[in-house]
Amino acid sequence: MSIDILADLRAAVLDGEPAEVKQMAQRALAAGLAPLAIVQEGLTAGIREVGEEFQKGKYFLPDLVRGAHSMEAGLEVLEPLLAGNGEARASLGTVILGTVHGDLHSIGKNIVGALLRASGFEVEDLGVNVPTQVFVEKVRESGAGFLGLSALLTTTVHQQEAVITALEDGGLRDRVRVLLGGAPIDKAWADRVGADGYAPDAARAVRVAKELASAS
Ligand code: B12
Repeated sequence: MSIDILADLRAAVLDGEPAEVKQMAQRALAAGLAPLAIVQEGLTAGIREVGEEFQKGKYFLPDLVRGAHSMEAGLEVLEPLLAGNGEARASLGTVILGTVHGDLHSIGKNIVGALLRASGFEVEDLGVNVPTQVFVEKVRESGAGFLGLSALLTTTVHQQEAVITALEDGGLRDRVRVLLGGAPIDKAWADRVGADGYAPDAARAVRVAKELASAS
């Protein structure tokens, strides 16, 4: 039964039906599924299928936009619930987060931000299409311990490297742990450009950030 709900949810994202997605997210919660599982196995799986259809030339830009709106409609319901039970606890540190210059993809970054917050980090989200210099200035003035850079396009991943180089040039590289993410990259890329961590999804982003926090 719960597996059917997730399959229906994926199909509704694929069909680009925000109202239906919202309703199904509520149904999945009512059936007792965990919010993060619904995000990952329902919404995220659905939007990735949208991306595959787009790549095959079966979907066009408006379909991509409708898919994104459907995903966001589901996240409206689920994201507040990722915050857990709101227990007061000591902060694990501040993460400056943003999508690199030239890149407008926000959904994955927002999920990472929500889960980091839910796990005890403070998150300062700079949004999308963030110029390199803005990241650098923010690191300089905030004293944040972590910087998370999201990139979803093969044409923008090099901006992650540009930010790391700019931090080095500004004498700021040692002040901050840099975490990289985004569908086109992997750990080998993160190692090659000198990042401190990489994660393929939000749950693992939290794990890596916590490991780095406890190592410092
Ligand atoms: C939705 C979507 C859009 C939406 C974005 C809406 C929004 N508000 O974000 C819109 C319609 C705007 C869009 C536009 C475009 N898109 Co688009 N898009 C997608 C799609 C289908 C899904 C992305 C998504 O939200 N995934 C769901 C989330 C949950 O997953 P995620 O982003 O990977 O994030 C997870 C992890 O990567 C990780 N993570 C992410 N960030 C970070 C950061 C840190 C620090 C860490 C640790 C981890 C981490 O954790 C996240 C949560 O688990 C992808 C397909 C795909 N497979 O990625 C194409 C895709 C990325 N887009 C693509 C393209 C081509 C475009 C356009 C160029 C299309 C066009 N012709 O205009 C434009 C570019 C606009 C721009 N300048 O950025 C291509 C890129 C191909 C390539 N070689 O680079 C893809 C791969 C589709 C495809 N298969 O062809 N897109």
